[in-house]
Amino acid sequence: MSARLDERLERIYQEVTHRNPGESEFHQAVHEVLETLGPVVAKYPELAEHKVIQRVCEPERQIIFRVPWQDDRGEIHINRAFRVEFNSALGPYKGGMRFHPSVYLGIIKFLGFEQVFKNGLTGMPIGGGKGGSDFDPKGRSDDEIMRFCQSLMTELYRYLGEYTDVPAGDIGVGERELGFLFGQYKRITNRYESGVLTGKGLAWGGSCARKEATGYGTVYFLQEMLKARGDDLDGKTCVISGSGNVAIYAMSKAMQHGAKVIACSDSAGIIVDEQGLDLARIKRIKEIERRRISAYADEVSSARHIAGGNLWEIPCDVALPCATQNELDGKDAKRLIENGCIAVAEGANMPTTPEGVRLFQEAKIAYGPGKAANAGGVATSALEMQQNASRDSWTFEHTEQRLREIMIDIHRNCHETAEEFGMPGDYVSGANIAGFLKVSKAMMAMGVI
Ligand code: NDP
Ligand code: 2IT
Repeated sequence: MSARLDERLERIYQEVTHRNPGESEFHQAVHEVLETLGPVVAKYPELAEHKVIQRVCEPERQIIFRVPWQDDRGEIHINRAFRVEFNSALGPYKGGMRFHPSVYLGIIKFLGFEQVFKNGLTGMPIGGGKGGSDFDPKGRSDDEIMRFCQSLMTELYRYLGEYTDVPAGDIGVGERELGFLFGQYKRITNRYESGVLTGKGLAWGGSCARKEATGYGTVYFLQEMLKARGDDLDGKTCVISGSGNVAIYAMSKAMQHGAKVIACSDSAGIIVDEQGLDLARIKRIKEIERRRISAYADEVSSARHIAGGNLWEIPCDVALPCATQNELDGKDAKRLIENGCIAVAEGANMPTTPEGVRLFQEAKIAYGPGKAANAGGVATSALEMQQNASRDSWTFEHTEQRLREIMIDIHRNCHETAEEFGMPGDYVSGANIAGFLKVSKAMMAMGVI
């Protein structure tokens, strides 16, 4: 791990690793937060007395269950699914579901832990949770996806509710999967409870701008970081990892603001076109045809596909990691800095390794950590819940405007908190401390629970 912890926080960290063996991503996420809390425990000794940090590191509830389903040939498969209900001090558990073969408890716990602080930063009444399964949706038919989602919800429904726990999408889970999940919830409970899931389709209770929100929000956060340095996005070259929901809408908003996006990726490789990528083509290939990103280079003569290529070796002004955890390491950070990169905003959760974060901070580039920079997705989920609760639906313009205001507020809060605690420009400390203070105040007020 990177920075050292003070003695008291080190003891807490050791206890977390001991109690949660083998969960390396969860350990990493906890360490990254504890590294920044030294000044907070010094300023507020009552936090130690009430063991708030120890409590925040222990999920309120962890659910693990079997998901049996049949493929199109009739063969039976057994997957494992998780829902970690991490913290409900600020509101119902809120966070996405991830379907990816790499999913295990350690990944869901790291995501749930991050979600607690992120959701605190949004200023909305939402607690933190996360779920998912080791199910691999790649190559599966719509019918297979439906049967899997129905089987998963047949167990999960008993833990959910608009005032209890409200899932949404994440890797491998978008509107199609949420439709199957919502349908099964409605069928089992005999309740049209719109607020039980977010990221729904516009025809059945979804919010305008939710699909776009995470990527758009990441670019709003990026713009605020650049503005704080007297700069903007216009004319900047940009590389964006991934080509899924977050990457596509980060690309879209970056382009709207005059950036030239020259490269993106999927888990098989990267595509590069120095003349700038064509967003409409990427959306068709990924959202409608559900093909690999290599298909883009087959269609566009100026673009090249590099199988297994490293996106972070492409020279750029701005890098937006929007794929997955630990996708950008120390070596990549060094290369980006050497190539003149001035800003990094994380659309993904924990995409940069601790070594990479340290290098970005030492180089004093504008670095926005995921729990602040990608909070626009869950913030707009909270706006969806608000619309559902009032049986209302807002226009795209109004919802996007709210999202923009929320991202500007999150940036301001992180910026000011970093200054207040003597670390100007350090958005990692700003985000962790501001998110932690919000949650811990609520926990203290509610007593020992
Ligand atoms: P999608 O499933 O839509 O897209 C994921 C993209 O990342 C794909 O291009 C995928 O490539 C790539 N990817 C996923 N896993 C890996 C891996 N292990 N190695 C390399 N590439 C990988 O997911 P989202 O866009 O929704 O999520 C992307 C990131 O953003 C995640 O970190 C998620 O937690 C985070 N996030 C998402 C939010 C949301 O609202 N959806 C909100 C906040 C954060 P391939 O197709 O080849 O697997
Ligand atoms: O990581 C995240 O914030 C998400 N996947 C979105 C969660 C949500 O509830 O909208």
